[in-house]
Amino acid sequence: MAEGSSENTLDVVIVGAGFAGMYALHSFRGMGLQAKVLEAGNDVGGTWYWNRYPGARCDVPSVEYSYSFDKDLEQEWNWTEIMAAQPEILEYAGHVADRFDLRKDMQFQTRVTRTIFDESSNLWQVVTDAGKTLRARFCVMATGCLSVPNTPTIAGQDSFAGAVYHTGNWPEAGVDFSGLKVGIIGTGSSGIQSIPVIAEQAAHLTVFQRTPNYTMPAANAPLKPEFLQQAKENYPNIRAEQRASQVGIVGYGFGFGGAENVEPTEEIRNTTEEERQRLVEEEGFLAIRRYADVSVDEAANELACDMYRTQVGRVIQDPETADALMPRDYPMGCKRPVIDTNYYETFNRANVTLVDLRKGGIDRITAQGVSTAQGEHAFDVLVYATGFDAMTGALGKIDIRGRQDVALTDYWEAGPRTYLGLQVAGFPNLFTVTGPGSPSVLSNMIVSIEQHIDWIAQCIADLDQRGAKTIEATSAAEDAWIAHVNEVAENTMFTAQSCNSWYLGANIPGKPRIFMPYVGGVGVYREKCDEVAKNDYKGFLLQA
Ligand code: NA7
Repeated sequence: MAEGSSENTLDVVIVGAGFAGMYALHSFRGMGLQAKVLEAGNDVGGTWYWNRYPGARCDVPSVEYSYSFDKDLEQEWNWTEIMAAQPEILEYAGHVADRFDLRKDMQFQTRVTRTIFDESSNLWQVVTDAGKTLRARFCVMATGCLSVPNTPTIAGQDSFAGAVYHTGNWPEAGVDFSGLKVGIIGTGSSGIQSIPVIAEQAAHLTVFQRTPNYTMPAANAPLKPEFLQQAKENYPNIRAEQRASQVGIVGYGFGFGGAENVEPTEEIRNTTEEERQRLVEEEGFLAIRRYADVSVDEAANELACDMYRTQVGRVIQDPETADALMPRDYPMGCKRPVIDTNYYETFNRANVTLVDLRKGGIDRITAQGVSTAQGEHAFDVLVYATGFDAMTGALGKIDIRGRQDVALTDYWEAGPRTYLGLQVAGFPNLFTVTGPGSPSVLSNMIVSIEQHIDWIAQCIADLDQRGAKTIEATSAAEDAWIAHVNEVAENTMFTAQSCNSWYLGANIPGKPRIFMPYVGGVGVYREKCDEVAKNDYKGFLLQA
């Protein structure tokens, strides 16, 4: 037990048992700290615990979407596919929990409802839905960036007579769609991944699409044993490169990925119409990945969108369906790039119907299905693939009170404010893992999680060594960081006026339109964080 903790007081309460909470517990315990994880679900895994929908898959190569903190763990785990599917990632999380005996300090089926900073004792009081209060010197919010499912408010939605599911909160037992008529709302990543799989099983699938998306074929495949072996031998270099990279994946940038990476080196502006046409015919969607200017220049981007639409038209047999599936009016890459397996081909199936809500939106949900301006659609099961209240949703659901009883939701009324995405002024000793203002969702989450936890662990060790009781971001440092986060996001596709992404909070009615992640790159960001720590925690106030 570390100095300052008593029998009833923990050193750290960690909220969430996803990849962040698991590594946090392991790290803090290794430092001799008393730490405990509180988790709403029944087990570890976070995102991969909740998102069990058919077709759920990671968009980061599996050998890189893995912990680096233990060399033996790296060597003993064998990924089977280039990009792992949800069951394998959840199995990996379970393996890590077993291997490091994490569950003994985790409390499941426990939702944190309030956390209050007690200024007299400098302790956080963490209140659970069972009405229990834990006290801790530090509170680490490992609550995830995509952990609060968004179910839109639609008239009559409670009247639907059949079963209703949300991709982000999928039943543990799975869902058997055999012989059933299914309706699905949403064509983001979750919709695009699940639609082909559900279509194969269901009697009929009706897809309600408000905005067509840009998606690249994943070209996923089993991982060749020799490739895996090579990766294992090369792990020290892979990890070093990840940490210095833009998005935490070797060789990838903010481009349009796929299982096999292609470094964008050419300029689409230097091509002719004929050349672009030929490339689309030869390579399909993947042709676009070679162009570097697509992600930085709106005119170049529009040329790529044209290529994209041409390819949609080539794949989809029915011209009206093809037209409905063509994204227009917003740049490619302003939303999180989606990768898919057989998405467009699915719309050529006889048992799949696309409803283009741009031609008339959903009026209401009825007992039988969905009523739109274009007609009635009846089915047995309704699936919401309508996304998440991203990045701030989970923190907003907990009543977090800092100094002088200030509520985090009030402090963030005009949008999230953090210093380095790690701390919020007025909320001492509270850390937000992969919080807004850090690379988080614009990166390989495991790389960013490890970086944050290592930084927090070192910070706690430094505080203890100096006898400091609290650390908190200053308002001035927070202001300067927010200005920097905004500055680097300016003039990128991410902040284009026509873009309505969840990065901007634009998917949640009433949420302030603020670009939340840090786009400066994982490597640059790491240097900045290390620099701050080295410079005596510049921008933070430490108090004895
Ligand atoms: P997303 O990417 O937010 O997609 C949600 C989808 O749901 C999107 O197509 C939305 O259309 C649609 N949606 C939301 N509300 C409605 C209503 N009211 N009517 C019709 N359609 C609606 O969430 P995902 O879960 O797919 O992916 C999130 C991330 O998880 C992903 O980026 C990966 O990082 C993993 P819209 O585009 O808003 O018109």
